[in-house]
Amino acid sequence: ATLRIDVVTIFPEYLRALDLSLLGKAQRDGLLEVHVHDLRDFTHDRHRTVDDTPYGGGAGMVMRPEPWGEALDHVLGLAPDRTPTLVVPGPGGDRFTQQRAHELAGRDWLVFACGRYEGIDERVVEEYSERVELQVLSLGDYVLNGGEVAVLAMTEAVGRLVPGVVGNAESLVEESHEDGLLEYPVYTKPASWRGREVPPVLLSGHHGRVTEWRHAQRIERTRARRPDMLPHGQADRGSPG
Ligand code: 6GU
Repeated sequence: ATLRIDVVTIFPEYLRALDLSLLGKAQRDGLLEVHVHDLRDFTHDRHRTVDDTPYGGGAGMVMRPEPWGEALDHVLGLAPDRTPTLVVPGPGGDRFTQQRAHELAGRDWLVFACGRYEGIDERVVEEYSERVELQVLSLGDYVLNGGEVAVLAMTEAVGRLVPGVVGNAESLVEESHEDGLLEYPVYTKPASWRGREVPPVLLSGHHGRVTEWRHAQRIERTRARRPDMLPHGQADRGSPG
């Protein structure tokens, strides 16, 4: 149940963050395998060109299909015993959610193709969607300069769901977005800080009351911050009827 991740990018150094902390340990423990490839290694001109002007005109530059074709043909041949899922991060994709993270954590091989500039020539997506499972995925409704930061986010969200990566498996289920409610607020020592007290119920020793209080906090917090996550009609408790 190990997960292999390959990333094709013109900024390999961005992905060094995957060697740190929890995912770095997961790699050293053999639970996760990360391979980063420089798209420019699949060019053949002196300037290692990966982009060109858009047909039809318009702002910015588009990534040329030939380096992507060579890079993806190479990478997709690296693990014949695995089944690739090709992920193309982009603001126009399906939303990357916790559900999608679970789905991807169940695969054995993720290949990320990081676009920059105004995007990758559309024929690359056409070509590879006919050859492997391909998902275009977006983090949310805002614009990043390229897919690298999105790959860091997606890889962390997926990698921590691989069995063994997070030590205490309980901490995986008691989380925001796992069961449709945001998490309850947490406190530690000291019991009084700058005149602010820890809610007394947490010091009461009544486990049942603590559980009840935390559940109420989760509902109230979700109602206040993320009413869109609640079943329709429960979002505005204040209205008449
Ligand atoms: Cl996945 N890529 C880019 N370039 N921008 C984004 C994004 C992805 N998700 C939100 N904005």
